[in-house]
Amino acid sequence: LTLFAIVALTLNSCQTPSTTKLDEASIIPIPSSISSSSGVFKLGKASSIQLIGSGEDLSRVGNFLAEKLRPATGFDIPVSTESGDLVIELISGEATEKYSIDITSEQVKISSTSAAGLFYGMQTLVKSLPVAIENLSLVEMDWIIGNGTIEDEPEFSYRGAMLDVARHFISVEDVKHYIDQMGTLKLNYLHLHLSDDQGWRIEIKSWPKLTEIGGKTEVGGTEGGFYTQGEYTELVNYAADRFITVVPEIDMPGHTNAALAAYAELNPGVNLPDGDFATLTDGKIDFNILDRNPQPAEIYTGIEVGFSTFATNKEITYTFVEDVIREIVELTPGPYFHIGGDESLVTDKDDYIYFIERVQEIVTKYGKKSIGWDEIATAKLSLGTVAQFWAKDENAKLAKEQGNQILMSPAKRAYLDMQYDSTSRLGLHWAAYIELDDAYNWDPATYADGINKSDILGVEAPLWTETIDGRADIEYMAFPRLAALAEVAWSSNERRDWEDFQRRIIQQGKRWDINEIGFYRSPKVKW
Ligand code: TNX
Repeated sequence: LTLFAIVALTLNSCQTPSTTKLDEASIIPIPSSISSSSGVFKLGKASSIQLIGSGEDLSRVGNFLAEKLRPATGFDIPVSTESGDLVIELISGEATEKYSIDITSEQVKISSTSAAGLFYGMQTLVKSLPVAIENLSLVEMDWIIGNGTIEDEPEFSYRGAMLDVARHFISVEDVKHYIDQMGTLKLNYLHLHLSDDQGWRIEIKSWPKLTEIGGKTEVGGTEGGFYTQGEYTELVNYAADRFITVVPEIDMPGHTNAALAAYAELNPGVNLPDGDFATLTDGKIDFNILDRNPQPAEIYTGIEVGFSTFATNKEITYTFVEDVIREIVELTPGPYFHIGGDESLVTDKDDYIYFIERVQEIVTKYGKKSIGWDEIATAKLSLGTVAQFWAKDENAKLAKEQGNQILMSPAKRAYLDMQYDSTSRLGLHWAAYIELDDAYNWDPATYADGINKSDILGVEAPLWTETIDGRADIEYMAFPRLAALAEVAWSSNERRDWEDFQRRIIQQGKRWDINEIGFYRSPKVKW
């Protein structure tokens, strides 16, 4: 062996990190600013975490960091308020998500005015360490971070991901696993699409057949499932521990076949008193509403959309909607309730508008703000209602004109159920094929005609699950694109750079490999 080979082998076996310069670390989403200085901080056997400030949230952040660092380093990493070379400081002032990290050879200090900011700083710190930190068993190496300073704050306050747990039910465990990943990407809203034609996935105590009948199956006819109210609460709390707010969605008045299969009375058709006829203005009988005793819909396990509707002209529908909203709101600490409103293709337009306006009032009555898919902007929006843009610029404009904000989920960029290319083994392609660079290279502030940055609440990446079943499928579709979209939501357009993202996502891929996350190895990147 030449001396060169020996040196190379030795270096390799101690797994010296490829870079120790802070500004060459692989942080996703890219922070607002990173500046490197000379020297390094080294994590050691005696390293410990010092918390400055108080509160349960602060200790949780400290413990998350300690638990993340312990397995691979083998160090004890105690957490206290006494002393430490890893300092997490809650500073006074108006709480924002902004944080800074200062790294010197003596110590690392994360500061923020909020525990959420400290949590984000903690995630950044983990990504500044060698990727081997992800290992759950001991790795012998130097745990080094380059000295320097990071200042960081998000571009948008709402950075979301949606899971469609209706088309295919997703277990509590798999949702938690997704929440973990969201936390590492600084996403802060988890939208759960809890009902659709194929399934009703949350226990409603006052309407038990919703889950008994509506929760039984899923796309393809396999066994479905639902969250008990206790399990939903468990998800809400698990997410909250990671500074993620759950947004529950009950999609209506369309996409309601599962509820319509459970309760006949929600179906269109009127119960007229005997001898009464519903007549049109010209005196003819309206055969469409002659169905006095509507039958329950059939259970549906296909993937068509747009064929179902609640009876928007019956009071029982609003009694039902109010019961559902009340029960879910009681379990939901976050500010939003998502009312769906998309693709109600068999609801008469005026009925649709009446329904959306009335349901928004119910949401307001229970102290929440409504979010709905962009079609809801064809109705009068309540103060604070958010329109989720997925397809139509006109609808986004209608929302803006009414003084309401837009959540950006353009199907051509942000839909995680779209195939990467024509060979993808999962997914649909009605909106587009979305490769990693397509998910990355767009600017929410200029994407929709007439919509500016100040009109935008944030960005959300929805994962519809008609073709997706189980954790492996979820990971294949979500990663790496969710990381790209998290950067679109967090980092300014000026800071984002596709070339640099490619470099960083390769390192992120190594982390995912260690975590056994089966991500899609996009050919756009040299993994
Ligand atoms: C359209 S996007 C839908 C969903 C489907 C999705 C499939 C939207 C608001 N509605 O019902 O699952 O396409 O990509």
